[in-house]
Amino acid sequence: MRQDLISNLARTAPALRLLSAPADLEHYGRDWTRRWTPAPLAIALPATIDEVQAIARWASEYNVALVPSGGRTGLSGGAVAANSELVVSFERMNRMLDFNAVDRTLTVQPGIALEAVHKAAQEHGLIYPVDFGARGSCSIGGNIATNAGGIRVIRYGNTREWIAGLKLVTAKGDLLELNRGLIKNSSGYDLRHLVIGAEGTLGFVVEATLRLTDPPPSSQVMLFAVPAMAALMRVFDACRSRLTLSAFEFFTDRALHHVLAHGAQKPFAETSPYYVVTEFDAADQVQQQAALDVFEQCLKAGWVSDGVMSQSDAQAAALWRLRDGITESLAAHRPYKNDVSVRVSTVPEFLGEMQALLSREYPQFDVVWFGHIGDGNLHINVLKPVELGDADFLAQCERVTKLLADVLATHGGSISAEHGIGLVKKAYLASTRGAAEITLMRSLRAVFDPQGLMNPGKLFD
Ligand code: 2HG
Ligand code: ZN
Repeated sequence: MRQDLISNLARTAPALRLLSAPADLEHYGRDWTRRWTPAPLAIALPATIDEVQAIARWASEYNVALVPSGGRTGLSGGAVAANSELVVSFERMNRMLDFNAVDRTLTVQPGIALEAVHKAAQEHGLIYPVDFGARGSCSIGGNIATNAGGIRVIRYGNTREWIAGLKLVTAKGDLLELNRGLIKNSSGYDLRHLVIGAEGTLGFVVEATLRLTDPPPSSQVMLFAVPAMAALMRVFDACRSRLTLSAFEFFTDRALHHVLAHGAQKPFAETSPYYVVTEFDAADQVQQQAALDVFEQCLKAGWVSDGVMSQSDAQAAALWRLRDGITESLAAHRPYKNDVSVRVSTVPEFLGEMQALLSREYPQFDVVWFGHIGDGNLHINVLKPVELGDADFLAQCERVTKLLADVLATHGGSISAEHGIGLVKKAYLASTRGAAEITLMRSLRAVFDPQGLMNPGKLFD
């Protein structure tokens, strides 16, 4: 049966590259979650939009589920194929197609890495400002599927803000051209925005037109040691009111501990419970002096106990490594991840409640906090004790996530700020979206994909 299906697909699209060796099924069937055992039917690596359309038509005819696959750096199981799905990997559709200097847009295929987009924009004297640690391996298609955020959202917003147009292959195999790079387009439903963040459940993005912008003036990076949680948002206010920020990130001493164990350089002689990394425009002496003034002000008020400002690109990179390197430094500890958000105004109260909840519920675990606190986005990584079995660990973490979701619901927050719902958080979707809203989401999905073949089981069942 399996072989028949694959042979049939091969006949339908003779040039389509197909893989089915056990090592390939394993490699392409998982993402960074590592929680599910990969078990795809096979892997298709289309090179053209026509081939993606042929795959969709074949899938519809034979009722085969499809899972889109980019860099598989996702943290929510959105690209996991554990149920005989055909994985559609976009790794061969990874080219830049067009740069338009007047429109300031870059048109790319979905498999292109975020870092390659950064480089391409730079070659034209512009930037694509969405950025985060997985830049070298994540793909633009995956960024669109999760409306990825990252470290510069505070200044530039999420992926959504930078998508001028999308081409989408639907479950039926139709090709839709959504928004066509227009700035102004008041012509009804903007399906482009429905597709962004839909985790591949409404169709597969096969081409994206990205907006670019001017590079910011030259910047500097400051690292602060912050003695108390209550001071974090005070430091944020002080920085935001005097400086033009392009990032404001925080992490705890536990996060620093793991990054240092992974080879980063210790920034201060004394340890501190919290740290902030901030990047800001520092093109002239006025701006540089403003940064020093902010530091003085925070020091005097007791909101920071120490600080360091980068004097070179190498120093800026070393300071960034303390934040950017956290996820990688935790990976060996098999962390259970939460990625939550509240309105920025709610952050101080929310952080206090989270601290009480997590220290009460996880007394025996190493709990690592960090994230984009200036956007109201907190990452919580609970590390698995070596002696605890996977299932027990997961059960304990899921129990606490229910409590966390309740707290989020009281604040109108989100159970997934930027990683997506995927398989990991679908049980908690109702903490973030109302029942009527979820019913509408399901109905929309059914209109786009009546057979439920596009990345099924992700977002909701
Ligand atoms: C980050 O901000 C990423 O570094 C990953 O969103 C967060 O590993 C995580 O929990
Ligand atoms: Zn993040």
